[in-house]
Amino acid sequence: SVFIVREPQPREYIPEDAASIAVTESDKWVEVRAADGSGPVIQFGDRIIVQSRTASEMDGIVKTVGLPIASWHAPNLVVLQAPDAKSALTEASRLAAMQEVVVAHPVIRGRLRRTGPLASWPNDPYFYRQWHLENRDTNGIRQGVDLNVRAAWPFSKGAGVTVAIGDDGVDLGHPELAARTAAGPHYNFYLRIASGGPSYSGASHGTANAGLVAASLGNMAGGSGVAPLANLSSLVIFYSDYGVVDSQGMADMFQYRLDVIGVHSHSWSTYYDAQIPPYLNSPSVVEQNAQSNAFSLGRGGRGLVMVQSAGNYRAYDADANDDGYVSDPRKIAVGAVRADGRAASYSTPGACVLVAAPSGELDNSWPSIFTTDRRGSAGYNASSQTIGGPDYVQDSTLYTGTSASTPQIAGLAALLVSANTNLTYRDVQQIFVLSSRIWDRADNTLQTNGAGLEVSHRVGFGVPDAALAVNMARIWPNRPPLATFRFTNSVTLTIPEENGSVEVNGSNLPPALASLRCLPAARGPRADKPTASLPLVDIGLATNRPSLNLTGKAALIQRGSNTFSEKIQFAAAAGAAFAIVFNNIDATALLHMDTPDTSPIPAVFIGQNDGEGLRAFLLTNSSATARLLSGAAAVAFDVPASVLCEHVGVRLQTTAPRRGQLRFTLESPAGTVSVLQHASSDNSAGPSDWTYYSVQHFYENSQGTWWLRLGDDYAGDAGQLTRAELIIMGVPITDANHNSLDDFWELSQIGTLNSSASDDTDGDGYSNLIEFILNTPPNAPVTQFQVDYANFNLGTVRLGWPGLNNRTYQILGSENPALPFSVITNVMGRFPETEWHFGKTNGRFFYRVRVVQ
Ligand SMILES: [Ca+2]
Ligand SMILES: [Ca+2]
Ligand SMILES: [Ca+2]
Ligand SMILES: [Ca+2]
Repeated sequence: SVFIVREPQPREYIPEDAASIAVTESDKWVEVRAADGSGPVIQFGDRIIVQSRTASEMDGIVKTVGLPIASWHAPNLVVLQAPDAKSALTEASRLAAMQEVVVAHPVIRGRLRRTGPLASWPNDPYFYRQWHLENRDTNGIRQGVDLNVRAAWPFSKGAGVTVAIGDDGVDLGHPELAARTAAGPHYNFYLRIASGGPSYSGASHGTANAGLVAASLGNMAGGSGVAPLANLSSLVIFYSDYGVVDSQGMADMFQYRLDVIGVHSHSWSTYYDAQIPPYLNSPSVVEQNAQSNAFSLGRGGRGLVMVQSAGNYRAYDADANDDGYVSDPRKIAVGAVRADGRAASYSTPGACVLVAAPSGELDNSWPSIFTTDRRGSAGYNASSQTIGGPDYVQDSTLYTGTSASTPQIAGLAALLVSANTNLTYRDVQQIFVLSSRIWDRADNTLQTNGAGLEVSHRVGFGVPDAALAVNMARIWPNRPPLATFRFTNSVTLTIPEENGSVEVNGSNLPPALASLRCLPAARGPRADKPTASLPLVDIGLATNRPSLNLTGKAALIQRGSNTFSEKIQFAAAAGAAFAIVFNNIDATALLHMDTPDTSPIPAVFIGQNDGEGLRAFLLTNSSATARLLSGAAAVAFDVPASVLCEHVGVRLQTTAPRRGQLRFTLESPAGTVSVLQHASSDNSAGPSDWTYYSVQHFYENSQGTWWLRLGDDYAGDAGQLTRAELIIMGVPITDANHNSLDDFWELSQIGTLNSSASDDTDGDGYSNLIEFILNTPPNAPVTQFQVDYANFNLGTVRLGWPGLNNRTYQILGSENPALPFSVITNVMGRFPETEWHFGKTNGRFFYRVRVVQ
């Protein structure tokens, strides 16, 4: 049955459960839903709010109904008491039909709070395909990496921020983009006209990127962008598949309309493997000038936020540091991860890569990104047979790469600067540093730096969590101004060739075995700084995983029968810290083992005579130890300044004739190693004058000795270093105990100088480093324990609460809060928010969340 009440507009309600309308006298509430289906389920009580047209009419109304007055609010406004909720609804409906009654409805109460910090399930029909935004199954169970945007949207959707797509133009009239592109500005720097549409028939890239930034949310079409309320600006710089505007046009683009544009998304990198300034893979002087203008004048002096792809050339041994557009320390260099969080096979690594975002692979072996495509037969997808039809694309053979990960980070940047307009471009970088997460524990470039932060050359600090990032942005205090310190070393030295040796120790060791010539494996981890001296164990050919536990040991392996890569993997699987492989022919000949860059541990190759000699020695002496020495030339920089590092640069001038043979690394006083330059196919000379940048030392204290190591993996074409400069960028800090926390802050806030940056003194999940940067108390939890109730989707409810890793939470339930609660399940904690999902059921149920340990 339908009941019509007046609120004062007439509105029809239907009881949720037909049976529950047959209430007993004790039932004071009845659940109803609007007959048109709008709004949530609400509860009507056993009292009726009545408002009459005039005060004089109230008396007659009350007498007609015959119910006592529960409370009197005004001469024409009373609350009447009915015997039960059912009668109240019936009487309210009768009153609402009376001419002299303006308002008549039962008192209302909501049920449980329906909106936790999770935006409602979007009505966009393909949101469920956007695993990169929210990677859950229909029951809310996490399936892999995502940006966690729905937990950020209640706080920011990017409103008020204009994100420029520097690309081949955008289908401005696409229904998902039209509202976002309406304000502009748009400009084609090739044609020199105010036009942002696709610049040629094959121009599909910009439209796909634009949709990832700001496709409309809640328009019952397609999916959503990361920042669905951001505005889009199309800055056209490509006019054919490989044609880009000239350097003057690029300069104009970088500094275009800084009064409006706040974020740049650049899904391009240069595709030359050499270091060729200017313009081919590093900005010309006019572009440098324009970029500097953007970072100093953009966003009212806070600086444009510029996001750029790391590139798609990992398979060619490329490095993002060889692209001066990407490695600029004021930009955000973005890598790509596939759905399980592992770096994509194409994502160009580099010490300058700050973060990563989800993308597809080169085939459809992993799910790819769902985004907008040029309408109809134009664009990547002409087919109406695909998911979403021809106006969308989700096929990694059509659209993938760091091109797809970059606009998602630009969208996140828009969420941040919308949530807090005071953020500088450096603040945005640092929020990403502190809110990102490493997903792939097997990343062999992963290290924990001196500030306790996990960082990798493939994915930087990992994939940002949008909710954590936005919540940090809301309370983020601006970082102090940037200071830059330069240290020059003008020493001239020859870069050692075929560097590296194995140092062996043991009693009665033949002198000829004490130091063995070796060659490093072609790819994979390297002993850039000396390894520990570890017991050496002969594991034969290593055609299978040894049953020995090699933890804390080194493996000696003979060439033959299976691949080098397999041998090294088997040794690593048994726990070996590094592998020494010896030749089975040719006495003293050496080679570079052709290993993939995913090889798990450092490995070197030694000659047959040396290997057989070692094997014979190990048969009679079990106490031999070995360590790997790189043999690179080392240049020391003694840095007296105590600076909390941000980006660290190394400018190098050499006379080396073949850059692709060289390997340069930088070790900080804390022991963190940045690989600046590694072997590649570049046969050109250099670096003649190049500056490499690293984010690996973020928040480390700069004070102490930095080691620049220079080596040449291949014989021939020796070169010389002629000048080296270390560039420390950051904020000076008083930090005598070198733990990245200001000593005065530590003493006043924690009371001791004994904690570390990664400690969490108050156990709220936020490290002392984060608390120092955020200026929150490290000895009082930032968050209060509070359970949020939200609809995950139509059928599933989500309970969420501030959670910690390595902690267990117990869910308890009861039909009656006065009766004992029973345990439903245990949930493993996850920082910053832990969740539990359950299917919606009828009726009432009460839940508790308890910390078990
Ligand atoms: Ca949409
Ligand atoms: Ca299309
Ligand atoms: Ca300190
Ligand atoms: Ca804390």
